[in-house]
Amino acid sequence: MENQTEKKKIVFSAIQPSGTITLGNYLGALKNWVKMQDEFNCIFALADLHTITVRQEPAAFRKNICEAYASLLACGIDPEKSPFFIQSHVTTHAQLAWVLNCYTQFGELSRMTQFKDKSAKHADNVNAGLFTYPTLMAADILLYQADMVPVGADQKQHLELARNIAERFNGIYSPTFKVPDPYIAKSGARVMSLQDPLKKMSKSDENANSFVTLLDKPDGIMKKFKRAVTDSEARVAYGEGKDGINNLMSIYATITGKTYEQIEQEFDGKGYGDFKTAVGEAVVEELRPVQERFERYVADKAYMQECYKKSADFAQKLSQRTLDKAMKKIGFVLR
Ligand code: AQP
Repeated sequence: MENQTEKKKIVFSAIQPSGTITLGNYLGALKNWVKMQDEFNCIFALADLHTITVRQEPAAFRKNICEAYASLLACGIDPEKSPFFIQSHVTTHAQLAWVLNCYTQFGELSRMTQFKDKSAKHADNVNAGLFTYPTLMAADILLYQADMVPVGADQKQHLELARNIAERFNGIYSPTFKVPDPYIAKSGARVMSLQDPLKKMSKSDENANSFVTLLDKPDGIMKKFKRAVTDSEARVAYGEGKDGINNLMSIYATITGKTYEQIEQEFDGKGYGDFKTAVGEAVVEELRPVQERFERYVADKAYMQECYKKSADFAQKLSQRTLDKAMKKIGFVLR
């Protein structure tokens, strides 16, 4: 965190501890976050407050938070360079979220596709938190005056809303929040479900065969790839209507650095069985060192505690400045 005084662009990113981190989170986000740590002043969070918009079983939730924290350390997030805190430890997030709720319109939140999707999926629990999820996300970002936020396609709409809220607030009062830009990483894949390649791979999917987690054992990983849905053409080639194969090619390309042409040549004349085995093996080897580091971190509770406590202290101090600034402009009397 010492180098965070340097004038580099501020990048904020968070991930939900809503299940075990998937290969999708890893290839689509985490690998890039690790690389970004030297170029930018990165701030990372485990977005546990967001996670309770969907009902969690307490023991599993607690375990997911600890394992997600250890997983990110294992992937290479370094709290010495980039504060990595647990969202619920930093009180300003919920506070600013309330304030921003009062500067966000009902109509704007109603248009969010994630709200529509998640309320359809959890029809028995369409809670107000699910509806106001994007204002909490806006608070997460705006509190740190982030210049950039790495976003997957699924979060673009939420970032756009955060920008609108910031601009609205700045317009009513005076410049208070930095208006954040999306950060599109140079590399990184959108990983799709292994069972329904039209849907993104998601850690809360009910079908465990649809995703590979960072902690899956080698034989489990191989089985999931062998069962992956493909097509009847039996030719390893990237193309329209070949969503399953396209997904496997994209995973293989991201890990090995090979182009689609090179992969097509490598598997010319071979069947899907050989290809699936190769993809599975590449994933196993990619995850092996991550899993070894994970075992070390998860067993060292004292080290993890030290990391998240120090990071939360740093984040609390930094974000309090923005919260106070916003509250003062509105007319609140500061303590
Ligand atoms: N399948 C994916 N491919 C590429 N990137 C992905 N991300 C998520 N899934 C994929 C990226 O991971 C980061 C953290 O995501 P998150 O956990 O905060 O929320 P999410 O996008 O909702 O992830 P999940 O796994 O789908 O969680 P649940 O199932 O709880 O909704 C983000 O940068 C995201 O783009």
